[in-house]
Amino acid sequence: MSYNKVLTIQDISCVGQCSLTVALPILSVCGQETVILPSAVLSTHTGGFKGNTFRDLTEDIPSIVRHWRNEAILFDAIYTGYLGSINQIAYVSEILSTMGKNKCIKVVDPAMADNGRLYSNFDSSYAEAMCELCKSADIIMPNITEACIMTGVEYKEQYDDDYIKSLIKELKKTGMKTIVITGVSYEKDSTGVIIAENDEISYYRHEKLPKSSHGTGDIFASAFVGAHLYGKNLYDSAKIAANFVLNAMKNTEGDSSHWYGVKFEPVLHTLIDSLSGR
Ligand code: PXL
Repeated sequence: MSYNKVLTIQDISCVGQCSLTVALPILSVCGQETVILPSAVLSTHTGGFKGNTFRDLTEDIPSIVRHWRNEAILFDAIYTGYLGSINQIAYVSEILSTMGKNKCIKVVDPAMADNGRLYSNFDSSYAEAMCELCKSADIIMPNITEACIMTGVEYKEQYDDDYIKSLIKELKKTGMKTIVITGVSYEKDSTGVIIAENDEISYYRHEKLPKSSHGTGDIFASAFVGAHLYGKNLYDSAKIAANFVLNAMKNTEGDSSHWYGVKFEPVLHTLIDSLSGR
């Protein structure tokens, strides 16, 4: 196992099992030192609760980063998710280019859209700025909606392998490097993850559950980053992360009071088991 200092930049949704409240425990069980930079604090996530509070922490970023610089703190990996504002993207871009150690792995989850639409806080200029940020990453982790928004390709609910290949081609044309796309489903009962690394495309297919759940993109991304930093290759990291999300979803199935997220905590041990090959 490799022990790394990873910085993750995302919001704190106090209630809702997404972003930092899932990244921190998941990266920790993957054995990684996890440093956080909260992009914003919300009372809940924006996916179904009404009237959430939102405190943008953009103004705090320069002084936090200045302090880290004075302390000569640098990171082995930087992983970003849901950000608070378009202005913040410029700061995050600077962090990506200046706060990494020599071989720093930079991972950007655009975390701005799903099901064909941008999340409620974002507009097309935010999407353009996020697209620029993705170009500076080593690994990007968009879903199909985000990949479409960043390339101008039409969003489709039903598609084939050629459609996905052309999405990857368009993303690569813009200069994006390794691309991991979640939620790629060619048939009713299965879904999976595409990993496009150099000129190779691989696909990890797995069972598709009838209902999608909030926060699973963040749980996947955190488990993927954690498994990769632990030492797994990209395909195995995608497999481990997807299986973990499935376990968490199965653990939540049938509990309608838990509509806002998945109960991943009781199955964290399955993530540890799969990291150690059990
Ligand atoms: O899970 C992505 C996410 C993260 N953070 C906040 C969100 C969402 C999705 O809705 O609202 C605040």
